[in-house]
Parts: sequence; structure tokens; C-alpha cells
Amino acid sequence: MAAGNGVRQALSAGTQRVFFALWPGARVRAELAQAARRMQRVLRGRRTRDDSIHLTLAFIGEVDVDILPRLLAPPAGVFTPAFLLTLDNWGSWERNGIGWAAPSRIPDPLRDLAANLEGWLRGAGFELELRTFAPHVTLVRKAQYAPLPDSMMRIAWQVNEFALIHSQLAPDGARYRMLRAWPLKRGA
Ligand code: 2AM
Repeated sequence: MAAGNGVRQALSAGTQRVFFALWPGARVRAELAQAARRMQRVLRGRRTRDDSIHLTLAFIGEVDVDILPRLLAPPAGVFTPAFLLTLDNWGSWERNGIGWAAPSRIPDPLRDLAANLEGWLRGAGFELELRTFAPHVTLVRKAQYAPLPDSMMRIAWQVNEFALIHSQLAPDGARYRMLRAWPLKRGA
């Protein structure tokens, strides 16, 4: 598949599956991992590995490795101020069996960061899915659909950076590796 500017997103040798995401630090990761365990008791399914917990900003998919350098150079216009993200909602989607944690209110800089990335990537010729940005952290897959207890989730995540992540698909769940992280604007 060739996109407008000649960027190839295809399954072939020499490709990598990548996406932009928020990657939590140790404390937030531990809190989300604990929430995942509580969630799994209700929904069953398979928990996200603790070291793979993230929030996707823009999913790109398979790209030729030789265009990776372009993804490793986000332009200045992408960057927003750092922000506080409060994950105070959790639930599951029946359609895809995902159990998630999410903010009940999306902070403007998060919405802007995702929109800026999307605009940059589309402008650079990458084909992204046309789906509304619904920020969430996937905690359980193959989950049953069941109500979760109210008010069990409140995680304060100070977001100071975003990252490009490499995804390696495996039968027991994808493995993720951070390729690079960029600091957001501080003290704005
Ligand atoms: P999900 O957790 O809701 O499945 C890596 O696969 C990350 O990119 C996951 O967080 C996944 O969201 C997200 N993602 C978004 N679009 C995707 C797609 N088309 N295929 C796979 N993952 C996608």
C-alpha cells in the first residue's frame, strides 16, 4: 500500500509495527497494574503485561524501517504543554472484549497532542485509521462484558513526555519497546 507522499505501510520484510503512546512511569504503572488485577477478577480475560501498559495516541502499524527516521523527528508543532491526566473511569467494551481505564474528562493538551500527531502523520503520507480518539489504557483483553464496581479507580498521571513504541506481536500477547521519548513543554 503506497500513501500520498510515497510512505509505505505494508507487510513485508524490513518493516516494524509502531505507534505513538503515553508510557507511564513506575508509580503510575504499578497503580494501573493493580487496577488490572482487580479488573481481571471481575472480567476474567488476559491482563496486559505490567511492562506493556500504555495509552495509545496514534497507531501507525507496519512501516518500512527506512522511513523510521521520519517518525523519530516529530516537528515542533506537535508538542503541547505537559498535563495531568486523571484516570477515574474504568469499564469494558463488549464489541472487542477490552477492559480499560480512561479519563472521564479528556484534558485539552491530550486531545491536542493526539490531533497534532494525526495531522503531522497524515500530512506526511501515513494512513491512519479514521476513528475518533477515545483515550484509554487497555488493561484486560478477551474480557467478559460485565459491570465493574463504581469509584474504584482514580489514578493521577502527570504526563511529561510521549513516545514512539515498537510492537512485536507474539502468541501470548504483544511485547512493546520504547524507541524514543520526547519531553512535552514544561512550565507553560
Ligand atoms: P487497544 O489497546 O484498544 O487494542 C498497540 O496495538 C496499541 O495500539 C494498542 O493500545 C491498541 O489499542 C492500539 N491500536 C489502535 N489502533 C490499532 C489497530 N488498528 N491495530 C492494533 N492496535 C491498534
